[in-house]
Amino acid sequence: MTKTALITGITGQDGSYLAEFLLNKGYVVHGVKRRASSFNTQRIDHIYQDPHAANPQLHLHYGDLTDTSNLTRIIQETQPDEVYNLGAQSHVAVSFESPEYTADVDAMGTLRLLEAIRFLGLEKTTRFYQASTSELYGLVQETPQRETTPFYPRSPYAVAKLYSYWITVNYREAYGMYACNGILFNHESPRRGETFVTRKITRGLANIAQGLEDCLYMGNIDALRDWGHAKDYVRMQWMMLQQDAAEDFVIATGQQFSVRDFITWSAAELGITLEFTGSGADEIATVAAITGDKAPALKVGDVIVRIDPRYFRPAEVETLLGDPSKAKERLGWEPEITAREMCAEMVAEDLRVAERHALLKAHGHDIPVSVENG
Ligand code: NDP
Ligand code: GDR
Repeated sequence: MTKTALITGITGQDGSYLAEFLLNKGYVVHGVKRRASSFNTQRIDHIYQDPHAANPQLHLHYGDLTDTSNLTRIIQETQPDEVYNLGAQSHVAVSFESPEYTADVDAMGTLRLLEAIRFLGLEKTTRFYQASTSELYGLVQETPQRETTPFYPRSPYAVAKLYSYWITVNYREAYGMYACNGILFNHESPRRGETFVTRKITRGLANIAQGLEDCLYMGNIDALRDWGHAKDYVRMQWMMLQQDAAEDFVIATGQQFSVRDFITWSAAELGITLEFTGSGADEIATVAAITGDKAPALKVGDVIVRIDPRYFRPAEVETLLGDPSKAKERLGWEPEITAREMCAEMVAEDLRVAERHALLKAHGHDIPVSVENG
């Protein structure tokens, strides 16, 4: 029997990979997309299906996690077997600037979905996945972090996600719903939003190598993260909804690297050897050697990374390292792509775009510079 899934956040990194994954499994996929004043479906344009065509498998609905009646109507119309709640204001630094909005979307949005499922009498038939996060561990109480590690959130984002974690557990216990949390550690890809640290680095350094930007301005490059690939992680999101009973799982690689490591790897993919000098807000990275032809705009001695304290956070999560043993033992899940391989894939993709832009620029065309940073 064909299954139906509803994905909030389908236009985001994970939503796009999950939609692809579920379509390949034969699902009918419904996605909630926000109304925007410009197109915001770039990540799913390649799987778009004309709604006028016979029997489309992918359907998009305008909606917003802040709008109860709209969410209820979409669930009523689509009668999903599985709901994946991936929609969120997902940027930790932004959550300090917009804490109330972040709480409305990331905490109340989850409650709105769960209540809609219950209100419509679907609590025994619709399975629910909540996109929980390693940010719940914040000021870590145990290393590595596992399902039983106490939480200590350190941002409005993480506090909002803490509510969602517990309301998901509560609906499971109170109403017997199949509702579960995936506690996902950082995961990235070429589709990662441009203001998250990995993508900011791969895109920034590719642009610098091609002469489109001069310098990358970073925050706390001592931060340590457990980075996986989004493709591996959406597979696990689906697996979590296919079990006999709902349970929560940590999804991580079990390996940890610093932001500085990620900068070093990205530079190496471009044939650049970096030398870091100074410390704290005065640290810089200088080009020490160049090999190959991927960085024609650079010469030895150029300073291409500096620290800008505006990217420091009011409260930082310094270190995260996950223990994915439960996912491995119970579900047989293991990540297939290493952080280093993922970095290479991201740099290659951003370099491809930067080379195209550099060529256009060389022929006198204006290249738009993004004003968004983060
Ligand atoms: P993205 O930021 O790439 O995507 C977020 C999605 O949510 C986008 O589709 C966005 O729409 C949508 N969205 C934002 N606000 C609203 C709203 N008010 N109503 C409806 N939809 C909204 O995040 P990721 O794909 O990286 O992450 C997916 C989920 O997993 C998020 O909940 C995130 O917090 C969580 N998570 C992510 C991790 C990661 O490392 N990537 C790790 C752990 C948890 P639009 O495209 O219009 O902006
Ligand atoms: P994070 O991801 O906050 O872990 O949340 P992000 O990539 O934004 O930051 C990771 C670490 O890098 C440090 N950092 C910088 N971060 C950004 N964005 N920009 C910078 O210039 C910069 N310099 C250093 C940060 O301080 C931080 O320590 C992500 C999101 O996807 C969440 O939605 C998700 O829940 C968690 O991962 C798990």
